[in-house]
Amino acid sequence: MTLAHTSRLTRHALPSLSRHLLSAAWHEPRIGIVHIGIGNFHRAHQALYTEEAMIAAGGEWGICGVTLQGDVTKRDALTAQDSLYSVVERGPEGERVTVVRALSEVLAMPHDRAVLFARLADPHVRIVSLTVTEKGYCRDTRTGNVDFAHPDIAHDLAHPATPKTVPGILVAALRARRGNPFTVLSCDNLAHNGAALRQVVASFARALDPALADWIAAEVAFPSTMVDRIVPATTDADRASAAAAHGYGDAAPVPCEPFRQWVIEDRFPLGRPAWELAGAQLVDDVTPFEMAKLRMLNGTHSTMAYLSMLAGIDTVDAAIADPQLHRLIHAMMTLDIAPTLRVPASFDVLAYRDALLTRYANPALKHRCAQIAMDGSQKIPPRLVAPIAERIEANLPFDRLALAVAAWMRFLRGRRDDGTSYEIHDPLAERLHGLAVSAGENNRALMEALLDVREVFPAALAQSEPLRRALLDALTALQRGTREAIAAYA
Ligand code: CS2
Repeated sequence: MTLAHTSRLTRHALPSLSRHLLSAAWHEPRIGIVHIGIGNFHRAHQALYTEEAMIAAGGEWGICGVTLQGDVTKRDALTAQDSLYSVVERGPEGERVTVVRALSEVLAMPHDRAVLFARLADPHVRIVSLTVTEKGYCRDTRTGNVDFAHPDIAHDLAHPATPKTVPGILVAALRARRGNPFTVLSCDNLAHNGAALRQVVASFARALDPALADWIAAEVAFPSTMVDRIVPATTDADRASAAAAHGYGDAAPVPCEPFRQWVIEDRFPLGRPAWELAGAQLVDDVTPFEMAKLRMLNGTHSTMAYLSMLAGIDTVDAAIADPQLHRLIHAMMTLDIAPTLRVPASFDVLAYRDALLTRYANPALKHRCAQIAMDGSQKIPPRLVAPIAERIEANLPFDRLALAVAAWMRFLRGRRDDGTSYEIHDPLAERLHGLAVSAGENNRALMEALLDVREVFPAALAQSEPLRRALLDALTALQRGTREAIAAYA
């Protein structure tokens, strides 16, 4: 079934969609949340929790979704279907299609700037949440402040009334909300995401108005969160599944796995949806959960992604079906990562590991390694570099983690073992690819050039003899063949 032959999903269709709604009872909520970064992840995660919270406990928490990429195609596609969309949960037992109503409108910056700022100024908007990926924070990882060398940040400091970036938008909006600020909720995979975002925003504000910066740092709540759900990119198969299930054309459905988890620090001065009634865990400190997730899940995801890109394996389920790669990932979680976690005694790390291995094996999801491999310069510091630094500090082995980082280095050459090429997507792509290509087959040159990238490796760590030795060994093993290297390290 194609979009051309079916009528489009709209709110008029809701009465005939009861089998695909979480509940028949529904009131159209006022907008209470502005969400920046209206990609697939938000729509399969926070938006669903918010809808379930409103079903269970009411509340006016409609979501205004914003894309910063000027993506009018996405805005127009969702607007044409009254901001409704289908979530296609794919598990080993089959699929389930749910139509989500919590999204009230979609805006595309910079076109809809005036509407966006009207929403952000509305006292009824009590939460501004974000899924903008690591690079959206424009953060200087060396200092934790905003990256003043970033051209868009320079633009926003020179033109604070017409910002393009997340820090620029938040500071302009918070200035208008002095006395009654919204809560800012980061939902990205950054360590201490709330505190990290607060520092980025406050350092940006300080360059414009120190008093505003002091007020932001002291008075605005930036709770941290750990978010988890595997959400691949949409394909035509998802459009076909949605249309086959409910009979309406949906140009923007979201595929995802059945599992989901959300752990949130409970600091919302102006209130929040009753997310706990949708299964979210409200806690005082998310650090242990966030660290476990970033290292066990995201760390092994990146490891599988880079090794698979080199070996020519396309999806995560195919990667984990490979017995040697399975052994490697199992050992990495058990021996290298789990001991670095500081989790409460009640947290069963080995059960967490086993659940992850089962999630990776989901044959219905087709999560592409190329998607996970994107933006490595932003992703590997908290996922792989931080645990390596801790293992070195504690004089413990970290060979498998080093293999993962070496695979990223070799991946940057843009060629699989069989010689076929692929594109590198990363904010530093040009520079990193240039460094990797210039090094040719000289492993030491490749390692030296990339260890000098300060956005990824702190200076002190880059000097570490054990790290250099482990990386060189791993690069040498990879040069002989990725599959052989995996077997040798498994
Ligand atoms: C993945 C994450 O693309 C990636 O880098 O590791 O998107 C991962 O699927 C999610 O964090 C799972 O919650």
